[in-house]
Amino acid sequence: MDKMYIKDLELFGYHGVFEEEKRLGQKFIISLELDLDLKFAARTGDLTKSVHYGELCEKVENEFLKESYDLIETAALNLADFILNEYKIINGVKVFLKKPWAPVKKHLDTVEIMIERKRHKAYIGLGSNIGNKEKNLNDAIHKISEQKNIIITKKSTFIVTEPWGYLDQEEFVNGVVEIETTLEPEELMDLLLKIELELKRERLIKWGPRTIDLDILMYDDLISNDEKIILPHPRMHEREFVLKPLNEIAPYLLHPILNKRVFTLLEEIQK
Ligand code: PH2
Ligand code: MG
Ligand code: MG
Repeated sequence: MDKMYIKDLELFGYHGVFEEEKRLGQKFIISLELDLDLKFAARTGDLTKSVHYGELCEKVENEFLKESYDLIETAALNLADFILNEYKIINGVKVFLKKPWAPVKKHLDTVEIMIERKRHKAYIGLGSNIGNKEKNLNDAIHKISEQKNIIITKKSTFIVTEPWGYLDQEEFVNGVVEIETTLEPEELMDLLLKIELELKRERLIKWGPRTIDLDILMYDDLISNDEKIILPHPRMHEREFVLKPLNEIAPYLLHPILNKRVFTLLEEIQK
């Protein structure tokens, strides 16, 4: 993977926990590590296929001065999000932020933090079996699409399915969307839970009726055993109501544990 580095860009800014830091300001030093494919620009000399670093530095300065934050962590995260939003050809960024004059009553050279953000691809399964089910799915998709760190890149058709697991309930409407996001899995999960609540989701019976269920099916090819977020979704390969719509938008997606593609998993449960 090609990289572009910007080293030690010096800016005067107003971030800090103390009132004096916000009032008087101080020196900050920013370094950036950008992941992007530079080969096309290198071959053709076409600047529009790369990043104009002078312009990037100007934009970074503008963004850095727009608001004053207590923490350099927040200032760095905000810059990382800004850069990925502004430059679609950048696939990932590390922002290094130093405060050489940090108000500490000890001698130290600098304090520095690093925040990394990347573009990720994820698949979200949607299901509803209470009320206007199609509208619930569309409302959820609309709310997801309004998030500033998420773009919906593909959407399956919706299908009507028999309840699975807990049978004494109405039929479901199910669908899957593909998203591109700079959020980490936990942030994405928290966001989906928040949207479920906004759409009046109540958790009464396991696998029971719900206005909306939003599950992360896959996140890149990440395997996670974290109890809060198990990835890929542990039952996705057993469920036609997941695999059918997923097969519509990502038949060649590879399940990283079973090492099989979605179309194969679907064929296997339809046998
Ligand atoms: N979700 C469940 C349990 N059972 N059955 C269908 N058909 N569709 C679902 O989305 C569904 C289910 C738990 O998430
Ligand atoms: Mg579910
Ligand atoms: Mg769920």
